[in-house]
Amino acid sequence: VASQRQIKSFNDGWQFSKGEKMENERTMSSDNSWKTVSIPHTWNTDAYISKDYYRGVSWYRKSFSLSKEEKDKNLFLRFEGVNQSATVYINGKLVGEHKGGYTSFTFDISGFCNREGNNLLTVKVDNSLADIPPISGDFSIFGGIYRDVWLVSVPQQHFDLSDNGSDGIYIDTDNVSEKSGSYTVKSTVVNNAPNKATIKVSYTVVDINRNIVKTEDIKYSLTPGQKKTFSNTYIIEQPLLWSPETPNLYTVEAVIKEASTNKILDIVRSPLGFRWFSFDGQKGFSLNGKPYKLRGICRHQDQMPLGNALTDEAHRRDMQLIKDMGANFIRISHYPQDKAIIEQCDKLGLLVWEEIPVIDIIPEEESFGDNCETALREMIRQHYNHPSIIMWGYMNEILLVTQRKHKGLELDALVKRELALARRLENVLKEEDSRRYSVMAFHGSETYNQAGFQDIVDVVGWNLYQGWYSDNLSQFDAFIKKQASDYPKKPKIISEYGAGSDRRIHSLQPQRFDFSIEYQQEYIEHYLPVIEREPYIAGATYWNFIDFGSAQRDESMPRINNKGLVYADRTPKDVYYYFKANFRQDIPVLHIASYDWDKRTGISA
Ligand code: ADA
Repeated sequence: VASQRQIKSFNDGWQFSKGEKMENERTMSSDNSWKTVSIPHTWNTDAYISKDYYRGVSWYRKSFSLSKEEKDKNLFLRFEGVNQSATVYINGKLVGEHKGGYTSFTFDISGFCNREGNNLLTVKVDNSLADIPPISGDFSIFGGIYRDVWLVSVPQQHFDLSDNGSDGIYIDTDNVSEKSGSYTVKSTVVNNAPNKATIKVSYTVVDINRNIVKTEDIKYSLTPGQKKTFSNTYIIEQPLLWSPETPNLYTVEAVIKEASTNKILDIVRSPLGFRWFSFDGQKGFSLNGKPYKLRGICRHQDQMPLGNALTDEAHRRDMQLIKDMGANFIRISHYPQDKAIIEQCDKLGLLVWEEIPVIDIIPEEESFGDNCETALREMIRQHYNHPSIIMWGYMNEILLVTQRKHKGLELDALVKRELALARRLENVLKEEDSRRYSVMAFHGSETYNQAGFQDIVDVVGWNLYQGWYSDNLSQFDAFIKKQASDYPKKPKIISEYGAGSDRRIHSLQPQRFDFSIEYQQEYIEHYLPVIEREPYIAGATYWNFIDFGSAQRDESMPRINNKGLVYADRTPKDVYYYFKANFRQDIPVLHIASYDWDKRTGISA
């Protein structure tokens, strides 16, 4: 059905100029520093070869005029991701500013546009700010408008897209079982007209075969300028459950109609999945009532030589490779990633841990905490409706740099600051979402337990590199076993483990840090059986699915972290197939021991 909402790509026709610009230069000039680019774009592909890649200000600009249909509508500009801060102007007037490189933001530009004639959109982008997470980290901070840009036009009555969330639609499921499940749709509708509006709102649930499961039509009256939130709960009998093996996905179509004419004014579609899950300190994870090992990987948004400016197609290909390997879990690390990924996780059946990038250390700036909080709220609101997501994370190895750099009293003060931020973010997380689990990732140090971080979160992630950054592979088993006996109630995930490798390096005597294909294999052959065997380990996410850009790494040229299961160009390494052989129980030929050779050849003894 044709709706009045129109979403138009704003990816083409941009000009880009590196460096700070004077006022009139950025609006008018046609000097030759401006280059034609299209979005997704980053200015930092040099980060693969230079430690000192450009971090600072750059400008983007684009002219546009409105179509006949857009002229009398409410207009919103949506940026899916700009790293790290964006200041947006239309026709020289400030529209708004967004801090945070990994969540989307939407500005109401209705009052800024010339309805007839040309408009000039300019965006100042900065990837050097000291108060936006992350401050440090083992990956390159690629600057730019690196995800899609859209012009969204809606009639006077529409679902609220101004809260940087899920366009005014939030869906919860409760009391889910094989017999039935309930779902609650919370929707916020805006009436921007100068007069009263009578509308009908309906939520149609469609299953994977486009069968309509349920429709409702409710009439409301809205006063001029009113914004109203409705909440409706429904029950569905015998829902098709969502799981990695059966990713049964429903769609909720929320529709606003003009009551008198039944003309459709707005439609927003959201995924809906029925599943239930829990973590237990001793028994690990369970999904839809059954014990379930989380077999996962971590993934950066990066592909040499493109940086982070990837197409949706490239994202989807990664998810397919991950699914083909037999994984059922992904840690979207260390920051929220493109919505194409989460949509694909819903469809393919990959359980998700998503997180904000509070990594290694927190800076002095007071505003840092506020920016972390904003990032967390935006991530949760924007991806709230995706059934694949089971947990939200907000800190990674937060004591690593503190421990290295500081001693004595100073350390206490810093740890207190980090603890205070952790408590604050945990509260924000639960305020935004009380149904999912919270998680932090620690490096292999007892300090986290002593300082009390473990008491704050629901699930503890351990990044463990025994046998890579330290000497002995079997220290991994010892470490995690001790955690299990000291803290039997706390659910545990191995949130990182990994070893680097390079296709050019082979070794007959593989050893840690030789980057040989053989040592990476040996390392994983040690870790994976322990993870699979020990029930108190809920699961694990190998670090990292891909070889990714990290300008600070001197160990290789180009500057990458090469712990990937696939190379930067996505060619699988040997270890990819080792994971596949272990994870894909459904491919019999891989299980040589149980293969019935006689049947295949027709020879019998
Ligand atoms: C840390 C960190 C990761 C990654 C890893 C590594 O555990 O959390 O970002 O870079 O180290 O490969 O060293």
